[in-house]
Amino acid sequence: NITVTRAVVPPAIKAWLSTARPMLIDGKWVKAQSGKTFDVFDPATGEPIASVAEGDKADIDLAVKAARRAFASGPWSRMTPSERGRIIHRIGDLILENADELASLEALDNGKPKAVAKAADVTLAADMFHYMSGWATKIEGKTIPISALAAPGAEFVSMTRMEPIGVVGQIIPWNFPLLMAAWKLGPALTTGCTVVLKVAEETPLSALRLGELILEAGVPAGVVNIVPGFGETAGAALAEHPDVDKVAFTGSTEVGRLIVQAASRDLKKVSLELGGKSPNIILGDANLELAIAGATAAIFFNHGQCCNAGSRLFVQRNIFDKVVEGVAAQADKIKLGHGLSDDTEMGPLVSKVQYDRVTGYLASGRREGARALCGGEGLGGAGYFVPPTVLVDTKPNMKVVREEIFGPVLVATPFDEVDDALIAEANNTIYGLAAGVWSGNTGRAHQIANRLRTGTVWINCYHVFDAALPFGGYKQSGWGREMGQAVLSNYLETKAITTRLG
Ligand code: TXE
Repeated sequence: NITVTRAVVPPAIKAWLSTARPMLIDGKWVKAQSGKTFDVFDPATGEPIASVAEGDKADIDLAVKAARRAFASGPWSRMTPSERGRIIHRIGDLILENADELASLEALDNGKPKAVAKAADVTLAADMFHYMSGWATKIEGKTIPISALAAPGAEFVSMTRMEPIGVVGQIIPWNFPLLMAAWKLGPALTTGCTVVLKVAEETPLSALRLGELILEAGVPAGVVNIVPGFGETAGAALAEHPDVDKVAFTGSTEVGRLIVQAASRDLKKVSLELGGKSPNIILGDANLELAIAGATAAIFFNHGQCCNAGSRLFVQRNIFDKVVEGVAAQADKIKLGHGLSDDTEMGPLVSKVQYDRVTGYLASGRREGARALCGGEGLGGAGYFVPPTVLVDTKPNMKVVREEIFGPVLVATPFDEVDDALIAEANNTIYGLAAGVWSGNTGRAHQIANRLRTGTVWINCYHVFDAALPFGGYKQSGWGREMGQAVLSNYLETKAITTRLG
């Protein structure tokens, strides 16, 4: 068991949190129209740490109006690409300048270890803006030779122009609050869109601080509006708002469906980054030391609260016991604690709701006959701690094998041969986000990778993310891609312009 004491909150953050945090609309920090606020909790202790303006339909409406005005007439759409790029680059610089504070906020609000937040969330968020800033000057159309068969003898020149899609509604979850904001805002800004961002009710703090940095970087009023609030009120109002041109959503597959329904009335464009149940396959010829450490990180990084977590482990039978015992031994050593304590390697789950959901899955696994090699039960107490858990003796139809748990729970299954049955089992899920393959024979690993129906495959590595690499899902894991050049198309319209010559 563990004892979690209240964290020592850095004084600057304490001061920042001492008054209710307002929302960002049209370049100003304002209260909710209703005057309402909601509490935000430290998941390690269950105690309230901040109070935040609670946005709903009325605030979303104001934010969309501001974003529309900024898109239609504000300086953003008239700015040169290089000016826009420089401002976006400056956001990345400011994130790095404030890295320590942002990492502390993330640890306090989400529960993840501060060192991890600094090395991963904050670093990658800054890099996303830096990477995206370069695209501002490189969004090019084409000249296209046309035959114009119905106008014989006439001569034309045709070109395409890539234009921003307009006002974008973005809805993000709580697992990487700052990084998800960066993944969404970076490409929207570089393409010249304006944004209303609805942050998760569990973790609004780092994105609100990011809003301050965005203004400091010189983003004009109304270009980025940040509205904290609940899904059924603020989120739903944004998804169905008639003056939003496009909705970009990251979250559960269930809510993804609601977003599509809400957006369908006005046929808004939609991109979705949803759940996963990613297979991680270890072949008998893999470097075991690497594969064991990799499989451990694949599931337990961010407490398993990753859409791409390697949550279904498939291990060749001759090395199965060695691998699962190795993963369980490493899992047992992971030090749980408050995200702001220096020696913490894994924090609590984000909320009571997620704690109940994940421990519910553990109970279901026990009932259905799965055996825990380590962990297996929530720790109870005031914080939302669930120890890393490795489940064996699982069957393909168990709930823990079929459904996304979104917690530190690995299900492990042996296989005999690399054959069609293994590939079919790895692909036997409604999801298709990511996969891992571990083998000393890279040619063979590539052959497996080609047959996996997932948007990402990692070979002899896992969780390698880069702002330059597209990320997203096949099947019910989503529509469209985040990051890389690929994400730009989520935020662009193509206009074909044809001119008659002579
Ligand atoms: O997600 P929700 P929750 C999965 C994971 C987790 C489960 C539930 O399996 O256990 O989802 O988590 C907003 N209209 N993922 O309940 O509800 C909400 O306010 C518009 C995977 O937290 O999808 C928040 O901002 N918006 C995932 C965002 O949607 C609505 C990350 C995500 O919340 C809404 C998180 C509505 N009707 C959870 N209802 C991933 N892919 O990384 C909620 N929201």
